[in-house]
Amino acid sequence: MSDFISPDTIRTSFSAAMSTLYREEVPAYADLIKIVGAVNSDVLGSARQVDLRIDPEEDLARITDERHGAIRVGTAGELSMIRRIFAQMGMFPVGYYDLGVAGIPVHSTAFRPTTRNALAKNPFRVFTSLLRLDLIVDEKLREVARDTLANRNIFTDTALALTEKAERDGGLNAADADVFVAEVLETFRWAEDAIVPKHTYDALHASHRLIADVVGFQGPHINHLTPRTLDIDAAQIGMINAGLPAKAIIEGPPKRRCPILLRQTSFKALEEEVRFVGETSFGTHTARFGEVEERGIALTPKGRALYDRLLADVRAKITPNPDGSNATNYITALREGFAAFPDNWRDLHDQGLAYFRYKAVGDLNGRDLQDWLNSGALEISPIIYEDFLPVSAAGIFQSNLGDNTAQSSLSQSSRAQFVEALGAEPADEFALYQSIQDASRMDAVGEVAA
Ligand code: OOG
Ligand code: NI
Repeated sequence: MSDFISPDTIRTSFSAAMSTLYREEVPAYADLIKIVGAVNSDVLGSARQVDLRIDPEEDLARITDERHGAIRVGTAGELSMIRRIFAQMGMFPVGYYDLGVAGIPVHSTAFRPTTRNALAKNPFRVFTSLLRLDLIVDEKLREVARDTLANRNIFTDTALALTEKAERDGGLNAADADVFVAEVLETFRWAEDAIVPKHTYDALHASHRLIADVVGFQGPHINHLTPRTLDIDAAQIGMINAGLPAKAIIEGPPKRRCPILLRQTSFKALEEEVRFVGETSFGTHTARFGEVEERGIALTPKGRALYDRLLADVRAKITPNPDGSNATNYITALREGFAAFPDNWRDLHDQGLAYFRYKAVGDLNGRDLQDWLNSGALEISPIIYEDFLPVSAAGIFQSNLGDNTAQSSLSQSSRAQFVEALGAEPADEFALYQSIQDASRMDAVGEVAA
């Protein structure tokens, strides 16, 4: 009796509903979607598309509706409930990101589809951060924050009831799935009414802007949605031409022939009117922003180590100023530093730096994999990186919190605490990419290791 709707379908509806909501709430997002649509259609059908080796069967169809969102929750209970809700949409926690090392009082995971099939259907993911209240130094303020969070309920009763029903029955039928999506959406909607008085908001804000954003409001409003572009440099120019206040520097690796990991840029948070408890007039809060990303190939642990080392070397020489004043020098240093990272697909493959999908297109009667690749009987295409970059994420956080936020490093990583709050162990991203690569190699040549 399988009248259950597939989690992939529920995720697709949810992602579309979030997009509609965000377009209504943040009109500049609608402009961004137009810019990205135009850039992507320029790339598709051009020589660059061939260069990128985008797998036409799996990766082409999803590009235009691909996006991620980000939310910030305040308590362990909120985080574990979010996990249960997203599980019904086929999104599971992958990876652990400690933003404390960048001076931001949160740690995070990404809820996303994990199988090749689910990703191909709809890759929507949500970067989810948990506030670390222990990092509020003032004891009294910490208590106020704790109480405020303990007293709020960020989920509708129906969303909770349907999640329990889905867990009990093993899925949701069509009617329930529609209601579920609509009810879950409510959790992420912006509400201008703060849940604290202005003096509390100000104190929280002085402690860290992000703490005011999480504690001060009814729920974890979606703070950005991010479309995927195939040419982020063109998108950046498009944003500036359209008058969107784009960030000075594109985060991540430099522009390359073979894109790796993730490059991102954003435009500044909007200043929004909010009403504090006990006030009749409006105050302001900056919460939401726009972001765009270009995704490249997923790197192996060896490739990632090389990436991290090269980026650290560049940043030891020059740290980009948030105001963009040394942007040109930084971009030059980045390009020079990354000259040491191979920039053609075959070298990335042969040196074990990145993950690939295999496809047999001719007679596999040479001796081994290298022969098949050399003869063109076997083709490789990049497995796209589906995750995030902590340093990149920190840059995005910083730029939207105000340019002068100190970059001081916070106390020790606390992965164990995060896992306990989440109520599950996040999946290891490398293992997921490896298994996608292994499966495709098994399909193509009937063996995993040469
Ligand atoms: C999340 C920032 C991280 C990204 O794309 O790296 C992120 C946030 O501001 O809550 O979304
Ligand atoms: Ni983002």
